[in-house]
Amino acid sequence: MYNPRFEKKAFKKEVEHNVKTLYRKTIDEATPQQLFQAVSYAVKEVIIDDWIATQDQFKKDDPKTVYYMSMEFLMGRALGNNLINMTAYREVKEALDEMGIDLNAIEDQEPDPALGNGGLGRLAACFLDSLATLGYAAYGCGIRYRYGMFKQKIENGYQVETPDDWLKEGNPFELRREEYAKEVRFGGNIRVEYDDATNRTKFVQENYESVLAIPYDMPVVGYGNHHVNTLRIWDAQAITNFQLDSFDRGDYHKAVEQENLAKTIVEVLYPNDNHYAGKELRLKQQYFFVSASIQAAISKYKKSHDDLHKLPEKVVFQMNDTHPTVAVAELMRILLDEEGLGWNEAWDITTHCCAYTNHTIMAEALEKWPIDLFSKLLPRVYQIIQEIDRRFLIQVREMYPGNEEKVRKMAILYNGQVRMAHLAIVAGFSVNGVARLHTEILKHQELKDFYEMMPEKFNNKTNGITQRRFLMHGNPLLADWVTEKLGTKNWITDLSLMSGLKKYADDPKALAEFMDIKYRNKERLAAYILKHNGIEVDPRSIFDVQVKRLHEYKRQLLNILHVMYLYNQIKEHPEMSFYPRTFIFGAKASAGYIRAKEIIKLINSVGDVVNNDRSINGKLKVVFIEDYRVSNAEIIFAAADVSEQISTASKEASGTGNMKFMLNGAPTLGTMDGANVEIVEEVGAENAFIFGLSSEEVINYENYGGYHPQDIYHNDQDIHKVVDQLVDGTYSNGDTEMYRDLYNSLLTNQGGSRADMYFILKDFRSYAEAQKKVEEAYKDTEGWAKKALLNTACCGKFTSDRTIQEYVDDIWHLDKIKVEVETEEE
Ligand code: B1H
Repeated sequence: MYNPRFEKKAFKKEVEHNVKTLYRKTIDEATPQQLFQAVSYAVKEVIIDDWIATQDQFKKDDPKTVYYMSMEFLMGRALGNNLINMTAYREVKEALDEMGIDLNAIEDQEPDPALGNGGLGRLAACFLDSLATLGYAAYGCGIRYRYGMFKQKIENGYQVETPDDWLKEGNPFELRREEYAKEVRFGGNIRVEYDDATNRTKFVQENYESVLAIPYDMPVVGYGNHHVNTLRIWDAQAITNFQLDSFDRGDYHKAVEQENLAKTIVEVLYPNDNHYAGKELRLKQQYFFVSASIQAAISKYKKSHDDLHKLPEKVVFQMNDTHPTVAVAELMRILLDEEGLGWNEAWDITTHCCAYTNHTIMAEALEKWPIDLFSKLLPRVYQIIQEIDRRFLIQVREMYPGNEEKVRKMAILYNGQVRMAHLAIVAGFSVNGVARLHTEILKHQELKDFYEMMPEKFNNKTNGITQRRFLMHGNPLLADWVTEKLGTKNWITDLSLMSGLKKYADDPKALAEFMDIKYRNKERLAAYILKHNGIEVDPRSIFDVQVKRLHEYKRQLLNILHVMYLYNQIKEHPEMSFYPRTFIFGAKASAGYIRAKEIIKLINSVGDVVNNDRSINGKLKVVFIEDYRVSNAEIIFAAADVSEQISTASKEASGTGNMKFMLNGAPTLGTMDGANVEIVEEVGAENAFIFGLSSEEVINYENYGGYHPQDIYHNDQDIHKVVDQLVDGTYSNGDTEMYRDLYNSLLTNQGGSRADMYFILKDFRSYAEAQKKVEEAYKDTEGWAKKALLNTACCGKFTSDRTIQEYVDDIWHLDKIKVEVETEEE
């Protein structure tokens, strides 16, 4: 595809020019990092034109816009992705080659913008990609954390966290937009005034602290359509003295406090996945970006519209979990206090603008803020929530007269806490889960009362992923093969076309090609592992991969206990046939999550023992990939043979890694949880390896007090041995205490939590059997190739383009835009 905007000669000149003006250097003198900057600025130059054209188109068409409100955007590197989406990757690669610059090496100079923890943040990034690609007007709204997700080092088998100073070298793609700054106020008290002139009560916040929110805009480039949306992330800056209220002027102490507030508020991303920590600073972060984003959305709307009652025709706020839920009260506050609307009008607008996505049913992830803390930090917002709650409970009592149990269960304010999910459901017009099973559990278990009272709000939006990053960029060999086999590139924006690959499922030549690509990707990963871990792995072995955040419910412990079991088997029966396996892990544990860190240590310890045991002839290898993140994920998915999706059924809301593996041709070894259910439905049970308790069974056990892991421990000798090995020093140089906590967690009830609450021993046998089936299936080379290829062929449903189109059709009702640009390509 010829793209005049990336015409080689001009592009090279631009890069040279950038190196010169930015660094006073020639290409030969520039460091790789400087070359990255110079190339990125040259790319940004082209993006900016499309960005302007897109905004002009918005002005002309006045489309409805979605504001995707999220504490996390796990974008991953921008350069390669932008080039792919501008359909200029190949040309730029060639141009740089001619200059003696290796684009891959340049891409590796870019820090991963890691403003997210895991699935929830990465989903937000995939959604932005799809929104731009489908031509919808969208803003991502979030925080420009000074430090993103920590970098993980493994030292002596232990996780060590170091700060992610991602902005150190400067971010070439962002634009600081001081002129759109907004003030955000915290604390103080509310003075109630009666205004005779307007006959209205006024609520005036006084004695507050405030910060200035400064937006940084990052372009979000759609695929091949010149559409560039905006990710707007907010930085905080102190409001200088003279802007303080008059009675505060010259208050040095306050100035210093506000300086500190500004600095701390955006300092760091909380590294918790699926866990609520209840820290005041976290609530400050939430209100900070929500208030700034909503103010900005309202000012933008008012520039070209004069009737706020019609806001829902042009604006929708999608709340990515409960983290930005304070948005509903903030919108109410602005409409009531700043725009002077009455309660009913404001409520009508708010409840037609706000929608909520639930991403988890894990009890420890539910946000419930202590009223004390909340009302002190956000006094006016709290008053508004009280009024929302008061009015809502009147409705509950009308609908369920005399049923005070309902009132207690459904109240927003209860037991000294603000329940953010209840607020989001009451004020939102849509409540969605992220996979079919998850939504059913919400409707019939977790949010049953709300579903019964307002069933029309509930809907499902099964998650998806972008094939632009996770196939085109991450696996170019397979991407080219797919294009060749389908005879079209249209799968890049229409993943349903992948089903056209099904006809190759019995074509030996195509199968061989498919597996050859897999093999080459395994070689690439093996080289990465050798470089980073110093471990040699055989690309002919089965690459069995579990990469995701470390959490007990995701059951990395089940996986590693099974590795210990296999090792015992090999040692006890050296003659036994055994297909060589490489077990690959990648996972960050939240910094304060002790048990998760123990599991990381255990994985590394097992690796040390197994990898260095010459007597097993390299049949088993265990590799822990340090600092799992978007950039190395792309390489890992491409190389995987087996996708481990082994959460305790009912706990993983959806999962999205599962879809990335599928896209890259790795069958799922998993439980019937989250989106696994739909993956199996698409690919067929014969092309997946399913095991374990069902979600109903798990929920049943939970409702009736758990189960007795001791029975299994005492009756199954293999399991008994493996569990004992946690405390007999096998994997701890004789230290019997190192893994005592893990051992206890499996066998004994511990203050509040039940023994083996994630059913690891319960599912162990069934997991081991499924693993055995994997081995048998893999030995049948062609049979395996067929399974792998069918996974790629059947992944069409799991594109985020499909997910976004469903959000648009059912929730957002956005207008499609076609960006007109003068310099048409081709
Ligand atoms: C998911 C979170 C999450 N669900 C709290 N919930 C957080 C909760 O910092 N916090 O306080 C951070 C993250 N993350 C994940 O969302 C689910 O576990 C996955 O199953 C799902 O695929 C993903 C996207 O929907």
